[in-house]
Amino acid sequence: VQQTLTVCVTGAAGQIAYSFIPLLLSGQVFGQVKINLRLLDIPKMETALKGVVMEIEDCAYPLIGDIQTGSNPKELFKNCDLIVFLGGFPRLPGMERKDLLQKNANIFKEQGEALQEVGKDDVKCVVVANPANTNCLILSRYATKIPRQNFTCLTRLDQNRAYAQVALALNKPLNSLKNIIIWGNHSTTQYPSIEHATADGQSFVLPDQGQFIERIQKRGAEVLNARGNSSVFSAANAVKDHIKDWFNGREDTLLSLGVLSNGEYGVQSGLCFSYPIRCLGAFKYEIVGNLELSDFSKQKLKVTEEELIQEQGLAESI
Ligand code: NAX
Repeated sequence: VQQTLTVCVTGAAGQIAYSFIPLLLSGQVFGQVKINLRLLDIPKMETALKGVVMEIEDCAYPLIGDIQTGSNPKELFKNCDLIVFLGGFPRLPGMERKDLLQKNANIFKEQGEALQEVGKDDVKCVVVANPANTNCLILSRYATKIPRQNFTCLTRLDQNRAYAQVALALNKPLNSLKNIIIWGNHSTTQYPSIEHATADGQSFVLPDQGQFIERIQKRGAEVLNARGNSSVFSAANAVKDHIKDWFNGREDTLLSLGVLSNGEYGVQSGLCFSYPIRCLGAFKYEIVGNLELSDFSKQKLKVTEEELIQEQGLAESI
């Protein structure tokens, strides 16, 4: 195991970063590995970033190596082993989806170009900023020297939400559940599936599957409405789970990560699609491509794939 990792967090002055950085530096992601930290945000957040650095210092984490902050990805992406992309353009009132997609596509184009120029050939990427799947796809397009398997986007929050809701519905402990899968886009078209899931080793049905699916699809909005603010620590926790399992491997269950499709399940090749994934350790994984799907599931996959194709078209028109 490597003794030091260099990790960059973009959007580092934002909310999720504020919850994620403590998880990273207290050893909850990589264990007892020293972390060199790179914090990237836009120039107007420079002072706020300084405040984040002060708080990191004040935690006196034994695992912290050196820290660099700034707004230039070409400086901060150098020598990174892992980059967590939390930074993005927020949806402002009155802004259309198309505008949001294109604003973010521009950011991810620039960051992809920076990766191509200064990134390590084996850097690993986790895109969280929305639209996460399409941002991830754009990033990979501009950083062609990096293997396509190294680009992932976060659907682990959706997975965690789905496990929690199933556990509540069945009145079973969380660790009795396996193989609940999030398919497709991190959006309201995602398909949270229990088709291959088990509880205590047995397949199961839910009292109301339609309600379950809709609840997971709209859980982000449910939290937003109740809190008056989007999901933050549950998102940071999911980023931790995503990286930890990708890094260490997980044998007991399938996991959901958005990865670049090679056409598995008939999905258009090249889209960033959340699939059932087996994490093998040392940042290796395989897409599990041979599950039997019901007609219901096939139709759900089509809907979310179509949305991703549309997003890709809009992002490409920048
Ligand atoms: P915040 O608005 O608190 O933070 C975003 C930060 O990104 C800000 O500090 C901003 O200055 C910075 N930023 C903007 N443009 C940048 C650029 N070009 N380079 C570097 N930094 C830049 O948002 P937060 O609540 O932290 O959420 C971060 C992102 O995660 C959002 O895009 C959000 O939509 C997305 N989410 C994705 C989830 C997922 O499951 N995939 C769930 C949680 C979250 O909603």
